[in-house]
Amino acid sequence: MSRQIQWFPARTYVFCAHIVFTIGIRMAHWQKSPGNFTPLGTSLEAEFHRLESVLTPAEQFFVCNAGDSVVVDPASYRLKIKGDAVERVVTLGLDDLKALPQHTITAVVECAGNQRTLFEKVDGISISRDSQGDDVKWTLGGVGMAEWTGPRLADVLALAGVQPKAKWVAPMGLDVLNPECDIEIPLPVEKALAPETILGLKMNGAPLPIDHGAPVRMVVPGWVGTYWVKWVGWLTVSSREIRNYRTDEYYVMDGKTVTEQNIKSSLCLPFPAALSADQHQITGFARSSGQPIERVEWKVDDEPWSKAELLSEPLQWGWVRFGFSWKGEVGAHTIRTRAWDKLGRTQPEKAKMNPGSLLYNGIIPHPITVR
Ligand SMILES: Nc1nc2c(c(=O)[nH]1)N[C@H]1C(S)=C(S)[C@@H](COP(=O)(O)O)O[C@H]1N2
Ligand SMILES: [Mo]
Repeated sequence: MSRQIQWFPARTYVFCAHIVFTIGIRMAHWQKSPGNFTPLGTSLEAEFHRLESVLTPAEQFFVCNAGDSVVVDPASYRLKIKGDAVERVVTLGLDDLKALPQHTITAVVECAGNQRTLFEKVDGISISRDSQGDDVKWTLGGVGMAEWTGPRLADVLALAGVQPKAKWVAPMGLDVLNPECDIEIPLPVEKALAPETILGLKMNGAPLPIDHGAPVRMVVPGWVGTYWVKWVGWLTVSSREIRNYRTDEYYVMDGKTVTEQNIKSSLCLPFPAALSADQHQITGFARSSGQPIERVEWKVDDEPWSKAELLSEPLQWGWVRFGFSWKGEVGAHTIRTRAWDKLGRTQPEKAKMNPGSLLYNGIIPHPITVR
């Protein structure tokens, strides 16, 4: 009788399990819902035109991932600090990091390649550096600002004892095992020990979301996103220069490894945008590196420049929201914006093309059709 209960052959179950597992893996680039974003490979571009609050909520915060987000168990998480320039190798748990003085800093993180499609869309220059097309094709949405909380990297490294001969600190992400994901990018010891550089445990007051590096990520204000290593697994403190393809090929401009961000302003409108012929409150975000924004100007077509209103507090490591009111005549227009920071730096008329199409910060002629 029992022979009547017919099970499928074992290989059927193995096959089904395989399919479920594979789909599970395939769908696991991110933990957050991609609904608010434009997926670009393993990255998620924010809908820049929908960003309204000065602090970007996690549900709208872009994700730049070389591979899939890593799920790390916070209880068994360990951070190792090693290298030829530490006094002793130490292994720390999350509680050790929480026991150190916590600092909160409001800072923008922006992918070095954000706005790179504007080289094509505005200047007509092709941006495909390599045949695989590895460069993420961001328009405006590879940027966000959050309040980051955690211990200073300097305080964490002090637990291992930093020797005077230390020159470089290289964090490694736990996605190291995924192909192409050896995100080890060395910081000069000065930036690693700077007071603004922290190990982020919280984002906007909540525990760091998985896609943003839970439980521990680098927060390197003013520097391009690649330094903001997520899921930090270990830190190598070295007296010798650490170089790899990121420092020597991928993030290079004018023969130098890219470090700091540059000054930019961009409008929260789709690119290109369509508007009705009514009065509109147009907003955008302007940011620099290590300096607050002092002034933003805007202009339509060939009209003179006018001053935009600053709608939030300008911050050293953060962006400022700006806005102006505009009613356009029916037809095609361009609106341009340009920002100045406290040091008097401003945007160039045109961004300088470079092999990695990095750091686009030209004055953007944002195309708008009024109907
Ligand atoms: N471990 C790891 N850290 C990483 C990356 C990555 O792929 N793996 N991407 C980097 C890049 S290129 C950027 S721009 C920022 C983006 O941070 P976000 O995804 O939290 O917005 O994370 C950086 N940290
Ligand atoms: Mo990035």
